[in-house]
Amino acid sequence: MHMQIDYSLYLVTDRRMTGNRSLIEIIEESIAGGVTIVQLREKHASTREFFDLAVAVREILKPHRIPLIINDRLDVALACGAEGVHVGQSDMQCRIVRRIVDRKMIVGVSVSTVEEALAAEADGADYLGVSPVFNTPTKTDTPEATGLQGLQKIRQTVNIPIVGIGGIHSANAAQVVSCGADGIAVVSAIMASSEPRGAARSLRAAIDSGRFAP
Ligand code: TZP
Ligand code: MG
Repeated sequence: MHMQIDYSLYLVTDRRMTGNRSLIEIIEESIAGGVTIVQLREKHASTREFFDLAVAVREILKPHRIPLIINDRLDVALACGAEGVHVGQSDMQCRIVRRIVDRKMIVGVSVSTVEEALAAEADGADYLGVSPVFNTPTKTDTPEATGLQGLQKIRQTVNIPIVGIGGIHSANAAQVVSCGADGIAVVSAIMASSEPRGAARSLRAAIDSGRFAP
């Protein structure tokens, strides 16, 4: 069995937002601010570039015992020794990934409906990314946003951890958590911030307040 995972503040990377800063520097700062899990998401990198970056990111996460999840590419995840892989509805099916990795890796699946959530749970997913909760300019080729109601429905249907993603920032993070999400996943709220450490801190504070909400 793998380690107990803290999904509270899940950073999903996007190098289009790093500007003149390095991805590594942003990840380090965000960890100092309280990120608990990191997904490396590379849509345009070559396989070798993706692998090299994954190895570098894994090196900086390791001493903090923060799990590295690789988006979509099971081969890259296996090659770099990542803790997990995250697949969408048009990527390799969860049950196939599970068959390959057995219980040696965390497998996450993006879902936007109750039906997809049930299927992913039955296929052996470790956690679900409820996606997108809100519309976001970061990713526009998405299904309709679930809203907080959709997220709540999924929460009431499955037993595995769920993380909300899409349009989440410090002003709405508490609501997402108070609807039963185990954590929030963000791209721009941290990646596009001029101060990733402070951004992560505010998100953590919002998550905490959502958990203690009546
Ligand atoms: N999957 C669903 S929405 C999304 C991804 C990768 C992007 C979320 O980006 P942001 O900037 O946190 O809204
Ligand atoms: Mg994908």
